[in-house]
Formats: sequence, C-alpha cells, structure tokens
Amino acid sequence: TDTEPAAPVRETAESIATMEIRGAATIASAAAEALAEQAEAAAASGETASDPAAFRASMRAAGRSLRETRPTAVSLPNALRYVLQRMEGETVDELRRSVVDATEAFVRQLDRAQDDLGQVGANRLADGDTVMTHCHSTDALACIEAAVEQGKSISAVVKETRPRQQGHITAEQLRDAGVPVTLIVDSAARRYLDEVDHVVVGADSIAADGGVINKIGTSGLAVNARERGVPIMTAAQTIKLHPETLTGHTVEIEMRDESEVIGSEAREEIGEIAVENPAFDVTPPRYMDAIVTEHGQFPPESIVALMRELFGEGAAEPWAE
Ligand code: RUB
Repeated sequence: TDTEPAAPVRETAESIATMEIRGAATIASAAAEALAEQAEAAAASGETASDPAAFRASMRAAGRSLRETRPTAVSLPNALRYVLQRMEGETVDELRRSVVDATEAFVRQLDRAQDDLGQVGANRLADGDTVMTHCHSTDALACIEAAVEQGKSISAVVKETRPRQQGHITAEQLRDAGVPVTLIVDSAARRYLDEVDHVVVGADSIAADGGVINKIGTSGLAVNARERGVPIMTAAQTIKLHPETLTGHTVEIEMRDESEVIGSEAREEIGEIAVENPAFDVTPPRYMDAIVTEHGQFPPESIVALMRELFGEGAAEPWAE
C-alpha cells in the first residue's frame, strides 16, 4: 500500500536494528534522513504524490517503522519528533519541502551541538591527561578530539566493550586523531583506573533525575571511578534528554539476542542455562560528575531544568496513526 514505508526507510530501519547504524547521535541523523527520503519518494509516486492526507499518513508510517527498531536511545524519537512536528503545508510539494528542510536543519543542529559540547568537554581535560572510554560515542570522542585540537597531549585507555566490541571503533578513531591508545578487556577497567585522569562516556538517554542510560557496564565503571577518585563525565547533546521521564516514565532497556554473548556451539554444550544480554544500564546521578552538553556542563541533578526548558511541551507522538 501507499502507506508502506519506501525502500530507503526500510533499509535504514533494518540497519538500525542490526546495529550497522549505531550510537545514539548517528541513529538520530540516519532516522531524520530516512524521513526526508520517504518524503521525496512519497511525493514522486502513487496516491501519496497527489493526496496530502495520504502523504502525511505515509510519513507517520515511516516514523513508526523507524521508532520500532531500538527502544533505548531517545535521540531516535526526538529526531522523528523534530522533523514530523515541522511537517506543514497544503500541498504535497509544500509538505515534502517542509520535511526536507526540517531534516537539513536537524542534521546541521546535531553537528553544531557535537562541536559545541566537544569544546566544553575538552575544557575539563588537562594537558597530559589519560582518559578511559567505554563503548563508542561520537559525543565523547568530540571532547577528546577537541582537547587534542586545543594542543593538549591526551592518551586513552579504551575498554573493548563486550559483547559487540565497539571499543575497537573508538580505538581506531582515537588512533587516527593521534591519541596513543591502550585497549583493555572490560574487567581490567578498575585496575587501569589508577593510571587514568578522567573517564569520558556518552549517553543513549538522560532521565529527568539525572540518571545516565548508556552502554551496559557504564554504571559499574562509574562506581569504580568514584571509589578511585577519578572524575567521570557524560558527553550528551540535548537530544539525549528523555522527555517522557519528566512525567514519571522509565527508560526501556533493550535486551538483545543471546547469540551476541555465546556462540551456537558453546550454547549447545552448556545446555539448559539462561543467557541474558541487556544492551544498556543506568548510572545514578550521584556517580556522575558532569553532563556535558552543547549548552555547557551540568551537575546531573540539575539537568531537569534544561529538560523542562527544551522539552516542556512533553513527549508528543507525531508518528501515531
Ligand atoms: C552505543 C552507546 C553510546 C551512545 C552515545 O550503544 O552506548 O555510548 O549511544 O553515542 P550501541 P553517541 O552500540 O548499542 O548503539 O555519542 O555517538 O550518540
């Protein structure tokens, strides 16, 4: 039917679900761009090309199929909200234009926010610092790269991040930025904290109480960092702020397939045991020293004020049928 999402949307949704496209900020820009591609496709063919209501319905359907891919990174619904709430016009061409313009504005804003927060995060790092990273966060990398651009000499201890080993991506990108990297297994983190001056992580969502939802293992790292007296910051653009937590909702933690944890042969050998694979965890605000955003740095407990200011109107669902 005409409300079936176009091929580029189905491909983006599939790539997000399989984690070919991953990381909260990257997911957000890919989702917005998929909406723009949907608008172009819908304006060019079938019933949606001549019927503004059908066009709008196809945009909502595209939004739903993107929304259903992964549950934890709020940047995804925030991106869909940004674009779909700006969809306006009497004709299909006006609607199409508004979606394409909103997508371009969103992606520009995302890039600018990352550059701006990178400067703020870099100011927290000193010349000669060693940082520890977890997973692969473009927001966290922006802070380290900006520090290097400020002329600071930075080295990194990079946690591999089981089970998907996103630490390898971080290691490669830091190496390309001229940062000497030491890769370690996750369970070596506490031992290496003695050699580290700052922990830098990203976020998939930030809750109204300042809780940071990020890759599984972040909370244990934060507790260990506190015990060792090592400061830890979360680098998170404001699209990571989770508006529904303002009204008491909790953030859903994605549970992924057990095959990411254990191969089929080992699984068969081991027999009747449970295997669980949560992708994210929650770091309580008291274990996080700062949330670094494009609007400056915040103690986690005060992030709610920024959240009210930016998402005061709450969590609309412009993709709903
Ligand atoms: C990625 C992850 C990242 C955040 C922030 O998890 O936890 O730290 O998404 O990334 P996954 P960014 O690999 O499961 O998507 O700063 O790029 O938004």
